[in-house]
Amino acid sequence: MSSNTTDYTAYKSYLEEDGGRKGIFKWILSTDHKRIGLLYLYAMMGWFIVGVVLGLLMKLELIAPGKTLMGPQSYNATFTVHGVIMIFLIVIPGLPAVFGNFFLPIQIGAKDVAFPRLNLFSWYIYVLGGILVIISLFGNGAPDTGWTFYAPYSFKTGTNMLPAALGAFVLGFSSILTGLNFIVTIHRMRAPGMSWFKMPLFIWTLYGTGWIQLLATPIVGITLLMVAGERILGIGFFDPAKGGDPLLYQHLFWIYSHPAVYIMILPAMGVISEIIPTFSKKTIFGYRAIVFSTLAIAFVGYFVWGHHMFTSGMSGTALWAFSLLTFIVAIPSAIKVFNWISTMHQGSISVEVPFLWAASFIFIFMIGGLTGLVLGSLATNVHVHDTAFVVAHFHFIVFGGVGFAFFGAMHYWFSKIFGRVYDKSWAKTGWITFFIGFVSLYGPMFYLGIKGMPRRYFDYLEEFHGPNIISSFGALVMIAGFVIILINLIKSARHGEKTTEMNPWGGTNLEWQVPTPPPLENFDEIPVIEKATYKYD
Ligand code: HEM
Ligand SMILES: [Cu+2]
Repeated sequence: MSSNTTDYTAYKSYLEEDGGRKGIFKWILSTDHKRIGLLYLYAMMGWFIVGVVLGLLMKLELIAPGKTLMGPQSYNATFTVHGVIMIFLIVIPGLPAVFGNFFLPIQIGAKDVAFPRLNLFSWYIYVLGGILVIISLFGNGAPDTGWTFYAPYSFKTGTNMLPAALGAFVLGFSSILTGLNFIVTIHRMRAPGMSWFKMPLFIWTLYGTGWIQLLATPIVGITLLMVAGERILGIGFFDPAKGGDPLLYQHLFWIYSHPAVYIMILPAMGVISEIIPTFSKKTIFGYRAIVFSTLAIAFVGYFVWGHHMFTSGMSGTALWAFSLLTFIVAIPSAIKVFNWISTMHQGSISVEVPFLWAASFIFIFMIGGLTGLVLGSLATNVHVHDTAFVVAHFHFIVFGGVGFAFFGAMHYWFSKIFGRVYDKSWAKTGWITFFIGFVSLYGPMFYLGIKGMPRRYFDYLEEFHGPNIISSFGALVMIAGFVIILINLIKSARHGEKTTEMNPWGGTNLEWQVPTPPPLENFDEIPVIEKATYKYD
């Protein structure tokens, strides 16, 4: 897609180039976007393991009725901290921070992001936010509000909710700064010839995400400050006894947190749009439709927050308007699924590991999306509200979506990042184990929810026992898959066979035209873009 005259006969990769620093300082003082991407990856891996352990503890508690492992208070704390870690530390920053940082500059033909030092600063804020969340575990009891910090309980509970909320607040800054950095980079630093409609689709999704981060995140920041004000000073924003309104909290919270779902899912869709054409050896079907659906999701996503509040008490008009808008925002997602499947249609598909993740993403995402419509319809929502159905739905979307895309991206770009290859048969074993575990873990929760099992309880009625056993074993299987994947990737990154192959999959974007692993500044000479990307004919 480009004419690239860079001479790479004698080059040092970004992994060898250490800026004259030693040990850990090569990393934590580096402003190279690629190293920063990996810094996020390593920090995230640590948090994710904590989050998964908490999830497993919940499933072990729920393996049988009655108390098996912990009592109600510990259970409340467990799902709260699990949720806070998974949402604010993993899936919101996840793909942009790791793969956006690593590949955004390369894919647009730039040497780095617009503000490299701000980029490193964002990582430090990210780590600080995580530490605050962990601090909330100590002292007078871990927070028990749920990750949504709903008022009035969040300013009444005696537990340590303040450090956790402060952690989320701090993490918001990291998110805003990364979004800002990406937007400026995309506007100002595209290589000559890379017009907007020649940009890779992953870049488009980072762009949409950047705007949501920039515009929506301040709202949750202010909201959490209001909760702090409520707790410390007793101001009365949300306290009915002082003329405040708990519903106000829910509105403010979801005005951010629904768009945040799209911060999570858009980059995941971007990754899938990269993987599908590469492994189908076909020009992507409907490039512009995918671009416009990305922008449409980023835009309409602001107007549907009320679907989280159908049972909270709103006017009839508000109810149906939010329901209608929720159905409208499903359309651009459906367009994307249609385009991915059309791209695969009559392609010459090679069933490599990244493709397996992408294809299973589409399957899981469709189930998540369709059950989202059940939640978006007023009548059915009332029935399944606050049941296990909701937990199943959002794990399909958030974990199935972001998680599967993340593993897909990891296997797609692995050799480019580390200059080594992973063991393909272990990677496939890991994938199938994970997939089977995932479906058996969350699948039964749809059924349980429809049958009336509420969420966020440490106990349940005898009649719910069967599906809960399947679900708990599913968790063990899925975690086994996760461990296989993780060990394979860690071992391969350290000892795997070395490779310098620039384009192992036959991809068409710029990252496949720089050496493996890339040099410090990606390009000796900025490439000139001539052709559109994703062209296979
Ligand atoms: C990316 C991965 C994951 C994300 C983003 C995630 C997110 C969440 C969130 C936000 C909650 C809501 C807590 C609440 O009700 O307030 C939750 C609950 C839960 N999660 Fe996860 N989770 C993930 C992985 C896991 C794993 C690996 C397991 C099990 C091994 C798990 C099991 C559960 C369970 C049992 C609940 C409690 C449901 C309830 O009773 O309310 N999750 N998760
Ligand atoms: Cu929503």
